[in-house]
Amino acid sequence: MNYSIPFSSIKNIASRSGIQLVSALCAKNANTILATQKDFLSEWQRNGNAADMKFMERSPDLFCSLQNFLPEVKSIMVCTIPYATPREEDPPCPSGYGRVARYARGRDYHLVLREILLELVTNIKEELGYSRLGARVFTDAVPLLERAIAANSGLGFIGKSAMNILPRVGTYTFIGEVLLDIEIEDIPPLPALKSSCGSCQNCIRNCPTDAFIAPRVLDARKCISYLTIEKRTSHTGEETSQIGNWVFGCDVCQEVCPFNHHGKVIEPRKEFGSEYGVGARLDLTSLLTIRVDSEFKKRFKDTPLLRAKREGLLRNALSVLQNQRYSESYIQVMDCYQLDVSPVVRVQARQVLESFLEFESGRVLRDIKEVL
Ligand code: B12
Ligand code: SF4
Ligand code: SF4
Repeated sequence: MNYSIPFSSIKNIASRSGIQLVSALCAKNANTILATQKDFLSEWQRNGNAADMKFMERSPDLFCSLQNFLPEVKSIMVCTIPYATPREEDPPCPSGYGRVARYARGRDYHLVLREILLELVTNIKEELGYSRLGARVFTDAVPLLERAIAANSGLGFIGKSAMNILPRVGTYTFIGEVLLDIEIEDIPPLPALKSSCGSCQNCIRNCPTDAFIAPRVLDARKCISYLTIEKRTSHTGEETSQIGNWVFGCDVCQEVCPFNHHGKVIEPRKEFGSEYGVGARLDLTSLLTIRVDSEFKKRFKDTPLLRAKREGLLRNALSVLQNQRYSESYIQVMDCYQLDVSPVVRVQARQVLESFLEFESGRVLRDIKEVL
């Protein structure tokens, strides 16, 4: 028997799972869209814009075919899931604390989206009475150009910030996909008129590191998100000063986006709230005392911050403390320099201690000089 499902049923099922923004494509159309991105992706990689993210250096062919993930794939559902309201204000960040990007403040979105998308698959199976439905769910974790798929399936457009923007909702959304081995029928035609940035250039002008090479083209090497999450070595002096108060991720190009100021408020799922994770800011001095990986894993269990690893997060905390000239933490910084097993942390800590020498005096100055 040949199974298929109408798009209207998909929409209803998604809405019952709390997903209001869903689109679909047949696999052939999705692959055609992805194929149009191949040259751009190759050039982006060739120019070194993937920094040292090895997972982004894989062959563009891998990023551009749904069959790589589910050989019998017939269709793809795309979901955008809000994680913050467009007008979510940030609490002030006093010295000694670092800012966390909005996407990372609650429970790890990989886990939350996986649960939501798997529930969706279960509901589709029930609706069809077809338990052998072949399906795979993804978010972020596979080489698939998710923004290209979302924007070309009718869910928003790609802004100059490279973010997928839903004109009435804003940018603070995750993208997730469900691949199915059955057809989705009656997929509505794409809306003719797409919104765009117009003459706005806020993101490009306000990016603290000038990471945009051109509209929609990001040099990951310069992006604070990369520098605080994916980079595995110490920060150079320039990188340190550029990350400012960001201890994990960066939201500047989204905070200045007008679509996040006039967007419709869709309440995000509660799991993305601060009560389910680390919240909007971290106490940096206490981070510096985490000496072993097991303690780090326990403290940041089920949050996106695990991605930076212990030494990455301590490095970030040290860089932010240096920017804040926060020498009240000098004892913990000295411990990092003298005791930490990671050369990345030790190098960063030395840099901070040297910077404190420039303005400290008396006992603090003597103590630091003694260990350097
Ligand atoms: C690697 C990665 C990063 C890297 C590199 C980012 C980048 N711009 O490439 C780093 C670590 C820097 C990063 C940062 C962030 N990321 Co990220 N990241 C990814 C990941 C895993 C791959 C992105 C990718 O393929 N990059 C390669 C480039 C070439 O592709 P792209 O930028 O996505 O695609 C656009 C360009 O290619 C451009 N383009 C295509 N053809 C052409 C042709 C021309 C002529 C031009 C000009 C442009 C152009 O349009 C494409 C879309 O069609 C995706 C998940 C995924 N699998 O897609 C998440 C993802 C893009 N990230 C996401 C998020 C939330 C972020 C941050 C906001 C996190 C934060 N707050 O710190 C920042 C935002 C930075 C920014 N402004 O882009 C979300 C974005 C959701 C959304 N609404 O757009 C994604 C989709 C994860 C998810 N599933 O939700 N990220
Ligand atoms: S996330 Fe921050 S550093 Fe990266 S492009 Fe946006 S504003 Fe620039
Ligand atoms: S800040 Fe302006 S230019 Fe950048 S994505 Fe938003 S609307 Fe477009």
